[in-house]
Amino acid sequence: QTTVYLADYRPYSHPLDRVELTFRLAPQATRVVARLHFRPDPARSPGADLRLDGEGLRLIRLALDGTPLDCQPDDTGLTLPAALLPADPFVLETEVEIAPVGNTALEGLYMSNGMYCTQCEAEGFRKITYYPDRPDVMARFHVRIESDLPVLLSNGNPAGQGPGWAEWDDPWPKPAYLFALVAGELVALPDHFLTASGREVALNIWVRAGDESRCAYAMDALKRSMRWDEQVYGREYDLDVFNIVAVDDFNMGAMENKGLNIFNSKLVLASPETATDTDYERIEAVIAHEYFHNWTGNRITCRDWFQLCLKEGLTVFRDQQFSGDMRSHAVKRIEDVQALRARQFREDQGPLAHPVRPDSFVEINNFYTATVYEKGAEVIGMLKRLVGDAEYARALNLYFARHDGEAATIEDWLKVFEDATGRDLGQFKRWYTEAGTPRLTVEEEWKDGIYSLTLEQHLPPTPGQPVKAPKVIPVAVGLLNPNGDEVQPTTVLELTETRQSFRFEGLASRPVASILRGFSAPVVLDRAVSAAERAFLLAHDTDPFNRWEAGRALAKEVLADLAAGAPTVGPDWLEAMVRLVQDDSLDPAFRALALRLPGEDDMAATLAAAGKQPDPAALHTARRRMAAALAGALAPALPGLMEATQITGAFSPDAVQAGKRALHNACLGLLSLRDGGAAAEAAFAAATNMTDSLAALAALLEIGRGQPQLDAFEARWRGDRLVMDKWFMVQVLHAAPDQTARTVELLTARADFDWKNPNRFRSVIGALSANHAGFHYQDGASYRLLADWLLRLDPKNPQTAARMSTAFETWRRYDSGRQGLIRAELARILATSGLSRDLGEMATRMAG
Ligand code: B3K
Ligand code: ZN
Repeated sequence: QTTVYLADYRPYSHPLDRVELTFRLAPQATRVVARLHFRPDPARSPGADLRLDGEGLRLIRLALDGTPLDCQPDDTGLTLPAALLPADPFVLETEVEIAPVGNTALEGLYMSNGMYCTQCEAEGFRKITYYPDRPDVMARFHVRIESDLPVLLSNGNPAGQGPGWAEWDDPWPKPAYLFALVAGELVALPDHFLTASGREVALNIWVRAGDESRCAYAMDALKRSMRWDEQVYGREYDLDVFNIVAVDDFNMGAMENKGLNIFNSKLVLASPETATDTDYERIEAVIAHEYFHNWTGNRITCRDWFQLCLKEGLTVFRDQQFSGDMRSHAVKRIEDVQALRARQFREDQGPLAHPVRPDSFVEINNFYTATVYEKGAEVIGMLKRLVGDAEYARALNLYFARHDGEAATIEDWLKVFEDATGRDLGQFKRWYTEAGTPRLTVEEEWKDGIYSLTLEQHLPPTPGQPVKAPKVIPVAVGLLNPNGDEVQPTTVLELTETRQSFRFEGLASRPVASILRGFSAPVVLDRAVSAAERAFLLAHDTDPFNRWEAGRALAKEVLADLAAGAPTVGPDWLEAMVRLVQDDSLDPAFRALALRLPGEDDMAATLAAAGKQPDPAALHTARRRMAAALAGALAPALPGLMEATQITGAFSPDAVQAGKRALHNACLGLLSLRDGGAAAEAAFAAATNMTDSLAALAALLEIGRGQPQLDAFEARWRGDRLVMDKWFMVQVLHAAPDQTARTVELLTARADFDWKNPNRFRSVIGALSANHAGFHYQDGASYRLLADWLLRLDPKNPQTAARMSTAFETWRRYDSGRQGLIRAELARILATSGLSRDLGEMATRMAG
């Protein structure tokens, strides 16, 4: 394992202007001819050898300005000695052979269901041809594809086509990771978009025949994204065409290749019968995300992979803004924070913790993490909160003006904000360079009409970073008087010291503080608040996030108490929930979120962070008891609520209908705990959309019923891969703790468990670790099963194997028995010969 360090960055030795590529496609033996137009720069690296990356390529031919060269490649590339290189511009031509059909890693050029497609980020282009495969080498690409397949696509604008060939020309210089090629029997949903300055753009979503009818929502989301980026960020699209292709075998969600986005089909295809409201919401967000990358990622890219958050954090932040504008800001914020806590806080708490901008890696694909993406977005949100909306907009305009066409760094990004606002961001930069979730403790004092708030920040040690200096933390605070009126509207306190006090004067009575409104910083608020005060905030806070948060905190206290042996659920939380759920002034989507009980993994993390050892079995039982108590308290209200949230008209995936369905189905889940499943069976039979079908099925499985419904579901959907993924997943997620491993064994033994398909693998093996009590069942069977599958997948698809291995990152939370079992699995993985760099790095870090 070799480690790459940020500190070792050096610019590339030989500037590259232009690239001409010819592909002669054949499943076993594709020929790739590359003509690289180099322009030597004597100032850059005089006398340097020319090094090209290349992996798994069979070199057929190599020529410099037409003269054949005799250089032997090594395992990772090809070196041309400086002595061979002209001082004037020259063309290096290579021809290589590759076998897309054998490419199960799904990186580089591979085949999925008979179609050719590519995935190059981060370092996949080197599996296609010899090339300086690094993001700071930006060149213009011209691509010729030769194949009998009817649809041949690459980046940029079409530059001619004929029988058996097509050419594409991309006028915008780009790094190789944004290269893409697709060839197949595809059909398009066509549309068009007129940009603000009057450029007509042809839009196409390419899918397999039969799937065209499921593309309308993605297309609509694309057009709204294009308009939004013009209106909110002043960014127009810059090519004549924008193509999206849906692919069934894909390691992640989607990829922002210039002018040719490639998507996991589950993030494109949607119809009311096959997609849930959550699917629709994700499709909208990911379509937007990849589109927004055109400016934040493609026009301005990253200098090196350590700067990944430069494009990902910013683009996530932008897609979150977009979704908030399209739907509800309050609901979106709550969902985003829940996801951040579930994935990023968890990462920060364990052995895989790393800074938003890491300074070393073994395998860069292991750093497409919640920290780089979601915490990277939070950091930008803080920056915006600190400088204000108008200054943020000015800074972004400066960023685009100054760095368009460049490969930039976090230093460049911060400098733009410093220049635009006059602020010193030296301390703020620590958010990028230091890992870990700060904890904030709060002391309050009320004396002589003055209310003071003392905040103290604690920065936990993380791997390689034992001590940390204080961070700048924007803490949004509002104050309410005892009647529930807001006496101090939201104000952002800037905590810059370890400990700091803030005073509020002129108050008639002791206020109730609402702290960290809107989750103004990615920190843990460590504050002992009475149940009465939480209930007060849940009833009166004007900040929707903190209102939800008050309910969540109450619920977590109830759950922790039950798990620790409390005999019953106290009245505070139940009464608050009964009031809230019937408050028709509140958005149904918000109420549905508030009704959702804290997850067991979330609770385990909270306990561990407070120095307590979570017992997965006790947590599971406690959560079930809590749900039963809630169902009991709400019983009189449920029929009326379900009636009120029943949708009568035609299905629409919009936020209003989705919110009603969410509340309706939350009620159905609770009702099922009391009626033996009668209502859920009826709901399943009557369902006309996937949201309702799946919710009814989950409600039944949760009470140990639902086999006839599972069979009916399978009979109806066995021919639909994406829908069947849901069928696999729901069974694992809702399996009883002592049945989870067994359920996975049965499912993985089926002929349709196509484990080389990442979606199918995730829907079973990913779901295994998402079932907290089942995964951590005391006999360790689930741990063993996961390790077995990781070891099986690793030789075929190291990227997905490595990603799934993060299920083991939490082992330190648990008792010594479970710790021992997990460590034994990690040791078994590490002892396996031929382990990939991907899984090897992950297992090493987790075991360490
Ligand atoms: N940039 C891609 C992710 C590539 C992951 C490579 N292992 C998708 C995205 O973030 O938009
Ligand atoms: Zn992205």
